[in-house]
Amino acid sequence: MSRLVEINFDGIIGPSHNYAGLSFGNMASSSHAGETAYPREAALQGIEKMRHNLDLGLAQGFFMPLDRPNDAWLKNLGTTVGETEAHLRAAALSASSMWAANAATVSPAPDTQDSRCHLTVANLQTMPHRSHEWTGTLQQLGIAFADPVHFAVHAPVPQPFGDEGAANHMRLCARHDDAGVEIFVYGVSGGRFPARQHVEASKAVARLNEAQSVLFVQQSEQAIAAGAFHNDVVAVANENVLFAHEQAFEDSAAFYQDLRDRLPETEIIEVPADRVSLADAIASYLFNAQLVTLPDGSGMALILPTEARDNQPVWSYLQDLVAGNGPIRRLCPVDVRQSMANGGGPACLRLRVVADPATVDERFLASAEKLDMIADIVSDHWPEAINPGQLSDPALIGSIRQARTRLLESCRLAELDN
Ligand code: SUG
Repeated sequence: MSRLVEINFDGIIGPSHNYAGLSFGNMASSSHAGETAYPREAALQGIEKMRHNLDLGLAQGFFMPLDRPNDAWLKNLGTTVGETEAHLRAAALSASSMWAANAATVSPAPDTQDSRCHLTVANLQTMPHRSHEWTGTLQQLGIAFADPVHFAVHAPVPQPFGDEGAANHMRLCARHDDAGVEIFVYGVSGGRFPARQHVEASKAVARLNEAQSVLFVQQSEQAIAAGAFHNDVVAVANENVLFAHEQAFEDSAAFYQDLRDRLPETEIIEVPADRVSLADAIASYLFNAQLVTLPDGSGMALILPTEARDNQPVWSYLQDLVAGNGPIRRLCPVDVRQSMANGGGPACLRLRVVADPATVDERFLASAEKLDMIADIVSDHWPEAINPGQLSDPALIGSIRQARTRLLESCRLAELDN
């Protein structure tokens, strides 16, 4: 018997994690450019988050870091990691696949025409350092979700239509295993910053995924211009609840009306700008929380970055929220500061897949023991610190590759080492 649950697959933070300031329009990435990063600590923070969610009784999976530097990409550019310019070297070495919310857009089986779970890999074409993730991601998703009875994994939509994956996709439904309304949020303009999700890409993904009930909603220009480079920086949904900032969408009233028409049980929690400004929402990553349904029946919880707790207006709003009689009952701050400094909060680090865990390749599913084993490998092999100035060091590059290989071997995924 099939048991559909939400599984959160977190990207294990790779050994090359660094702050190269590669993402224009992402305030954290720009403001931490050039600082020393701590890959070991970063990966352990990510593992701790997974452990926390496992302890809440949630289903948890993970993806392996991609092979970095990406020599094949550099070869197509006619160069090598040793010879190339600093910005291309940093792009080839980026650990950005940790942000699994950008890996693909997922339409679970109850939503699709052929009743399979569809995943379309994102092309991430707007940012050079992310534009070459898709090959490794496609390979990995093809293994994790290889069962053709339950899954279909699609190659990315072609360029020039930018697709950033599930970070711009929300699903509203009565329960995870019911048919849902899928919301594809796209940008048209972001003032001085790029709109990374294009409407043509959103529509293509909806078609490829065979999603049956869809809404296309424009992200507000104001939000992108303020640094919300993905919708999941200003909104998050879970089952029948939409939690969003007042300035997240270009035309919220029309969107909310359409949503309520499709799903009358929708509950919208809109955070007013006079309680939490757009700037505070973006600095604290309040909305980059994982909004989850607790399996013990006690309601929903927000798995938030500790930055949300440390922001006075945000924390005061959240205290009032959980004190009320709404669906969100619990706040769980988690420390993912290493990822946050590159603009990736708890929700960025995970890809949600509603599926029966028994249909997923077991090597990608987490248990407490496996997380312990992964943490040991990270502690033994991940570089302690990386400054972007060191990225040309052959010894560092060797240790980055070696660290990933050890992880793949331990997780019986050496076939990803090609
Ligand atoms: O694409 N940062 C990522 C953060 C992605 C966050 N994901 C979601 N919101 N779902 C990005 O901007 C910074 C890398 C650097 O500067 O070294 C970076 O790629």
